[in-house]
Amino acid sequence: MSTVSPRLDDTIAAIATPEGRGALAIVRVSGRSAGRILLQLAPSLRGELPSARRQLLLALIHPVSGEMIDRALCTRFVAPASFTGEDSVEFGCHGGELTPRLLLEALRSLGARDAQPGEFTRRAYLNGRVDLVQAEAIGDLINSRSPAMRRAAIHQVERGLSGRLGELRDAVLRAEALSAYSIDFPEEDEPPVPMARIVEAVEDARDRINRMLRTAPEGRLLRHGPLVVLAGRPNSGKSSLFNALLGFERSIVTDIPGTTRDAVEAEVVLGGYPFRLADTAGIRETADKVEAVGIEVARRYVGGADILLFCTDSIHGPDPLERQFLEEYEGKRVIIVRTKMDLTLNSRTRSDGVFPESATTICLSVITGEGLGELCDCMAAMTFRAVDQSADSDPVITRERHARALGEAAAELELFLLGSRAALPLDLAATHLRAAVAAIDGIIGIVTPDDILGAVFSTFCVGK
Ligand SMILES: Nc1nc2c(ncn2[C@@H]2O[C@H](COP(=O)(O)OP(=O)(O)OP(=O)(O)O)[C@@H](O)[C@H]2O)c(=O)[nH]1
Ligand SMILES: [Mg+2]
Repeated sequence: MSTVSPRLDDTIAAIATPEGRGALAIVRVSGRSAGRILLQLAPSLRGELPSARRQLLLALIHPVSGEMIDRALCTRFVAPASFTGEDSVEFGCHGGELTPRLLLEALRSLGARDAQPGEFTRRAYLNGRVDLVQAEAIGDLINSRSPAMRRAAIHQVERGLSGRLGELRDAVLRAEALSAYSIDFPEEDEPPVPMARIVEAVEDARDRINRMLRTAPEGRLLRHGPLVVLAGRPNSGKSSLFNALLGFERSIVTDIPGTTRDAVEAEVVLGGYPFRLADTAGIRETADKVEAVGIEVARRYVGGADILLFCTDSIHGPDPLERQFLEEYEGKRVIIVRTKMDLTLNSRTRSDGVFPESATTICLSVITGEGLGELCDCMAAMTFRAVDQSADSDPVITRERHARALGEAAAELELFLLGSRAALPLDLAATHLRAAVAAIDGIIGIVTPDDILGAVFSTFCVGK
């Protein structure tokens, strides 16, 4: 990861679309030479720059070889009204392996240098076109692999989170201003601004931050997907369920108990939400050395699970070992899955009394598909309740960096409130309000050290 800030005064270029065969590709160039480069590439313009944001179909000629590169749709943007805030040009040319590369090579020969990953967005941020939250969210939007994550990302790109943070910042600044006003009039009998008013404003800001923070655990799961571990007795149908959830045969299924030895992991999107599934070895007493190691691995997986899908064969009914196993993992999110329902008659109504009444139980068959939808809904409801319930206008905190800074801001507000309750001099307590504003500023990127910027933009792809 590079923490060296790239220069801002040169002109950068990159292919913004993925490599490979495709109908079209976009090549973009940004910086002060963008206009000149366009003129040199497109002789038909006869030295006259086209007006901004007007698309023109232009023949592009390689400046060194004189070879025709392509006839491309060219759009010129003039600073500051562009994505980067600089003069820039976007070329929509034919796709494939060679044309975009030849165009990029021509841009290089005219003085543009290759952009670093995320450098277009970094420039947009440094030129005040987007704030840091938006810049991060653009990366999230590109990388999102589930509809729910995509929704959270586009909400942040559209300033859903930045807007809220801006309001919070203003509220704390107002409280700070009110307290400063009171500090300036210490001798008055009646303080000019009743302390209760300031306290109320700070409490309100703290509560709003805490409400946002409540979405952070789910936001984290939204980014990486909760780990869903399928565990249970051998032959209970774990691998069959794993494959059914994935939609293809990833795990080996046989009627021989002890088929799965090692844990098998796969990512999947169910009901719009991301999950990481892990199929594990069936748990039993065994003399087989390899199987015993597999069972140990299974137990470790269960220990780290966000959701445990405990599979139990509905033909045999639950046994004491299963109950003992479940007791060990009490307090975790567990769904008891009664498998192979197509082979049983009416056992849905049979009360076995072995599993805790409170446990969520789903009757399922991979043959008929019964229970699969219910299971997916149940997994989503268990992990993403807050995300699901948050209105479209509520931001979801999906980044550790944001959660940490919001936590700091809330803690500083709490310290102010403690100080005011302990009748601490107002000027001392007010330093906490300043610190809370600084923490919020760090999220939006109003004052952000270079190493944080390096970390943010290093995760981007070239051309964004
Ligand atoms: N009829 C029916 N058979 C099923 C169902 N689910 C699994 N089976 C069968 O049950 C047997 C065991 O299935 P697996 O998915 O391999 O079970 P497992 O829990 O992964 O077993 P181990 O890997 O040995 O621990 C196979 O013969 C499956 O075809 C179901 O819903 N209905
Ligand atoms: Mg298996």
